[in-house]
Amino acid sequence: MRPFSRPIHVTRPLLPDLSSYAARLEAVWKSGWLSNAGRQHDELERRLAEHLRLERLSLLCNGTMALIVAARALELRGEIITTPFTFAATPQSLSWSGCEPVFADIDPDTMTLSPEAVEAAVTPRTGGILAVHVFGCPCDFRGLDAVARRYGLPIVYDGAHAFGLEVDGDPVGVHGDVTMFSFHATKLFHTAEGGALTASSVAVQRRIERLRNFCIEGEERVSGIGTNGKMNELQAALGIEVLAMMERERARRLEIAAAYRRLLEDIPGLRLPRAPAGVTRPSLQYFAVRVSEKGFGMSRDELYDALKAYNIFTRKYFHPLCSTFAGYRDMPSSSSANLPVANAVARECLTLPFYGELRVEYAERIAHIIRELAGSRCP
Ligand code: T4K
Repeated sequence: MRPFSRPIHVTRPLLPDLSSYAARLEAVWKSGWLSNAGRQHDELERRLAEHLRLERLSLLCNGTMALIVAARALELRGEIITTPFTFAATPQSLSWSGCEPVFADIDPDTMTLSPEAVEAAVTPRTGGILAVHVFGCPCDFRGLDAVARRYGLPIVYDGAHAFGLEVDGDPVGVHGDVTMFSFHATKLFHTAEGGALTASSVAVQRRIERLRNFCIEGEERVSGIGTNGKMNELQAALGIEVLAMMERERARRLEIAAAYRRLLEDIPGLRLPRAPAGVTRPSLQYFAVRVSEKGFGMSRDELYDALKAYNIFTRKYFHPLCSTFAGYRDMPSSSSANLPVANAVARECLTLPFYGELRVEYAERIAHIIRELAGSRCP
């Protein structure tokens, strides 16, 4: 197989027609209102709540700030049990909120926090759980809820990869106390930078909405210590245009996933993503495969490097584990003995190019290249 003539990245942002975005910007210009809960903001908030079938959804400037605001809104304190197999934002948002992340191991199949490992990590200082629907795979809600109930702990779900995910017919955002969505440019739905929180109660939603605007409650009243977590009008206007493209984008991604599956599923040592039972609508955020060196004949790192030579830029999400980062690596919970599954999974995962604009023929070519590389090492 020939290398691609242009680099193929792991993702590309979904871009609406520039003229339709410009038309929306014209309305913003005319209004002279650029931030602080403007018309575009309120419209996007309403449309997203409708699209995701969620009663309470609040926009924020990005997913990381949304997690920080969630921690404040729930008054999280002390040790928060979380996964090391995630993006830096997950534990870092806890540290910025004055909490101490404590890492617990993940489930070998779903790659999400293991409820048993969470329970084993509970101490008198535990103040909550921050679980991640990694690669759009839903956490074990029942298992985590049971642990949370037993110890009276709040649960925050990091749903950065879980836009549109539904389990047993319910949107993922109905679980836990708060769920965060990221609308970064690399996400299925995006506002260039942005995020949202869904809340389990009106009281929590009110706190979120106060905190995201400095706790300002009137020209002469500030009711607490908040922050600037607001989404501006340019972001929101982009979001409205991107949201209108969502169904087409999902259909394109389904075709690409089907092509990958068709051509990769029988390669020994290559494990394809599988939605766990109960998923009634997948998130379609990433296509992450797992490479087992023994069966595949090549390690994940070797495959990553080999694909680069074909101008294919996959990503090793989420390697290295957050538990190895400066600031976290010396914590007792970061030891590899505490995180055997996460360490093994982080060595195996490779995220393939996956975005609507990727032509199906290109996905097929990528799959053929992977097949060839696998064959090249067979005895
Ligand atoms: N929790 C989880 C589990 C998360 O995954 C994230 C973010 C968060 C929380 C925090 O949410 P935010 O605060 O970001 O809203 C990217 C994203 O920046 C990040 O949002 C995302 N997770 C993470 C998994 O991926 P990088 O460092 O891998 O991005 P970068 O710049 O290397 O981009 C990846 C590829 O995307 C590039 O190879 C090319 C393409 N790209 C990227 C950008 C920004 C484009 O084609 N156009 C673009 O504008 O973090």
